[in-house]
Amino acid sequence: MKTTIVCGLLGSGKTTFIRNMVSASPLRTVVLVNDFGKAGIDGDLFADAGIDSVELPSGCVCCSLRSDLITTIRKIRAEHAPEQLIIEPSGIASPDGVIGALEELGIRQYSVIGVVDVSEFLELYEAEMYGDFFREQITSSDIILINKADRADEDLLKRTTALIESLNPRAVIYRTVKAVISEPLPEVPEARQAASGSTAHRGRLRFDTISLSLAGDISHASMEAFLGDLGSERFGRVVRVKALLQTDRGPARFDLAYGNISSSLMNNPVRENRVVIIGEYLETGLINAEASRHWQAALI
Ligand SMILES: Nc1nc2c(ncn2[C@@H]2O[C@H](COP(=O)(O)OP(=O)(O)OP(=O)(O)O)[C@@H](O)[C@H]2O)c(=O)[nH]1
Ligand SMILES: [Mg+2]
Repeated sequence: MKTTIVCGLLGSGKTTFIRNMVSASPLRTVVLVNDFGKAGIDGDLFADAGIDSVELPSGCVCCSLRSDLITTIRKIRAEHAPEQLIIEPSGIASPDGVIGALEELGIRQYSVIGVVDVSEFLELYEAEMYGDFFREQITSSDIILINKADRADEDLLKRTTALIESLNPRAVIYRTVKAVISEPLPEVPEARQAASGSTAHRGRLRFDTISLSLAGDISHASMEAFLGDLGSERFGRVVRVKALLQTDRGPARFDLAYGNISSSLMNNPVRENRVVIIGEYLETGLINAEASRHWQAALI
């Protein structure tokens, strides 16, 4: 079973990359995804692209869910016997916890792909906002995507690349837009260095999360307005929003990643309107009240 871990901060482009990777691969694949937030979103994004996935419930794979992760991988092997397993840990998880779980399962050949949002990486790294998170991600990765190259100028791209190269000279680095790599990825290294000691969740980030369910058809414009409003400081420091909604324009996904709002239509109807909000110091009551001003909203 070819095994790959795809890690990276919230909204960096992990799911986008995996969707590309699976569509281009002839291998029978299962994606194991651990969304941060009670209302899992990524499982539906994979299903919408015709990709088999198994969701691990809210929580962090690198700490509280570690034994669930091991049990779930065993189950996937027994029930699906896929040729390829791709693991997407939540955007707050350190890859080292997942690496530890693979080692425990006797899976010694795997690759780690790190996805970086170049529009924010350097600033967050230099501000030491997230402790060891980025260092662990970069040093554990065999392949690194410097993604969202369309959102950075050449100078920022060069400085980010230089920093990543200095942190991990052995990694193969790609500069990408929408996580597209148009050549075959290099093979998995023969014997990987085992994760040193019990480093699990050392670099794990601490974020709050709120999940909302919304009733009825939602107007596309009202959701865009709501996402715009969430940037206001009175709601806390919102860093990521993911939503799947049946809107007046059809089934749609909405994303907010570090201030950048986007939306696109889905192929299949949305089974349940839901919004996941992730950030620091979130004002749950105020956010719920704001959502209820627009729609019939309830906390999940
Ligand atoms: N402008 C731009 N947007 C991108 C690029 N890659 C991905 N995105 C968008 O960024 C948003 C987040 O992408 P995802 O692939 O869901 O990110 P993720 O890392 O899986 O997010 P989490 O699972 O929440 O941590 C989506 O709206 C993507 O379409 C890119 O290269 N450029
Ligand atoms: Mg994702």
